[in-house]
Amino acid sequence: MNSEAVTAYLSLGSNLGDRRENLDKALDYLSQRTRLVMVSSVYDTEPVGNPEQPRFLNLVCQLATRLAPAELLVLAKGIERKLGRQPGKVNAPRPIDIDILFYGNKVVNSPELVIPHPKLPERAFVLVPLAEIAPDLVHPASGKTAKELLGELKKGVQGVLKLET
Ligand code: PH2
Ligand code: MG
Ligand code: MG
Repeated sequence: MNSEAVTAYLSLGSNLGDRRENLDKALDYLSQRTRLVMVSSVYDTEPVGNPEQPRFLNLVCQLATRLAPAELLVLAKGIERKLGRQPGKVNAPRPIDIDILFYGNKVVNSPELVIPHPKLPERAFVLVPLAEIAPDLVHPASGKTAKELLGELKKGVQGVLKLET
């Protein structure tokens, strides 16, 4: 536990079951243990990595938390489990995946947890919702803002469709 609240950003994705309900439930669980400050629109996105799986719904949220990074990870993994995710299956369809993108300006490099999320600069399904709620957020390693990283995406933002609210 920190004495001061830290601003963190998480990426949520679902491509199994009732995707919208899974996102809503995950946000509800997060709000029981942290202060949920902002939530992006929901995006319907093409699967990246393993194309033989259903499309995702993705969003990004900003929260304020006194939990340490490792504690936030335990919370995220616990919510994934509560929503029925089977651990250990890489890139398999999942009811919910919760990834820590940023934790203040902190850089973490442990075997269990890397922050900022290492794949963030290449993922439109993360950068589009992130740039929606925090366009000027600066990546602590590259010094680039979310908006700049989004503009530099080689593959563009095809396959990331904003849903009506
Ligand atoms: N998550 C992955 C791999 N591929 N593709 C999309 N569109 N959305 C995701 O959340 C996602 C993915 C690994 O966690
Ligand atoms: Mg992930
Ligand atoms: Mg994950």
